[in-house]
Amino acid sequence: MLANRNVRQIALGGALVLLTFGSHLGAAMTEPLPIGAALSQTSNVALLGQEQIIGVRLAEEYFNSKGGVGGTKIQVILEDSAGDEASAINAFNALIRKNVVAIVGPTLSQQAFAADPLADKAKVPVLGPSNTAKGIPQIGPFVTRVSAPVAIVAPHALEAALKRNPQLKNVAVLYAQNDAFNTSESMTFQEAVKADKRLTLGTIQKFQTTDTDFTTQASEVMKVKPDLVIISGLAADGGNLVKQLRQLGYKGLIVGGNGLNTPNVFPVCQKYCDGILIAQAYSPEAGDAMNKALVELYQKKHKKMPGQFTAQAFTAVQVIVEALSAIDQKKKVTTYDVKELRQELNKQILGQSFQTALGPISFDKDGEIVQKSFYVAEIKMDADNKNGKFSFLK
Ligand code: 1QQ
Repeated sequence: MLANRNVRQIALGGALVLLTFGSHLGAAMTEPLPIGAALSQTSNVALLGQEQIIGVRLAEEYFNSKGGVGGTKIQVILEDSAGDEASAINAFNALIRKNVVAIVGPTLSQQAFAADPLADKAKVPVLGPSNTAKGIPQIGPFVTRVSAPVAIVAPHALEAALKRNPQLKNVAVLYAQNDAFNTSESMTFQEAVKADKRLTLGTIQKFQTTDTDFTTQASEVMKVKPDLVIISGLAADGGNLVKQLRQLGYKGLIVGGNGLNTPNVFPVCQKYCDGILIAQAYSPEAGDAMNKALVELYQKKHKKMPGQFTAQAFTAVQVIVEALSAIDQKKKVTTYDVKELRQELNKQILGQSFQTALGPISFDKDGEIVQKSFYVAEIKMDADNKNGKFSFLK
């Protein structure tokens, strides 16, 4: 419904044309409250996006069962952000047109750097559910994230590798140079290796997320005889790289980055996934009440433990719902104009604390997540070499 003061009707060539003036006002809020999700449903990035879609859907179900926002239901509106920048931009534009209050997405940092500025300009709050590259919250005042940055998360995996093998010295680093997150994560790893006097950086090898043949890079790695290989890639390329490296005879430790942080990597590297160490911003074993609720809900449907990408996407929706609920207590959200509500929501998100599946979280003035607990898990493959699990290190 359009507010009268916002619309002029003028006759033009006999046709009645609606023109909207005063762009500071949009449409009145509709019910259920639309929350946008721009996540990768197709492309190679769907290996990561699928788990996020499960997360936002579970959150929709869970928070609606608790009464939504002061009795008003929420609805997650999903647009496929696929694997590239153009698809993420299209998904964001479609969601903004659908008058969503906020957007959870996109899946990759690479896409966020392209799409988030649009939402920021339109003053639509964006919650990055998995964007971990340096610089994401700094895109603009309407951009926040629930995914802790690589600079904080990734070094935990290096520490775990050193604990596993205190003799380790020689490190090889590989990364997908066409992807913003992988580049950012690799820089963090490279700096951490250089800063540690016990370690030497034997070689740095680059590849593309679209690569399938890693013979050249794997051969270069073998030449330097590393005790540790650190890989920053996405699930498909990263998984294949692990496989080809093991097939060439590499027997040492492997640290995988966030792009390998999904059970969907198991069918890619199969038995060769076994032993990969990956830092985690979530543990299904953490005792928080909201985590218990998520684990129970997830297990009922999927008969296994939820992973980090599911938990972060669930948390992004929770943050929106709880911030809207706080606003609703002062003035019903359904009485707001969508543009006004988006601005209120952004302010509220930045000022509030949340008890989540990731533990207690809040945001700094840039919109960066403030989170306390991080973990490291090791991939343990089953005897069938098809299934496996993330086993959390103590
Ligand atoms: C980023 C990431 C990816 C691994 C998310 C799926 O961390 O792009 O920032």
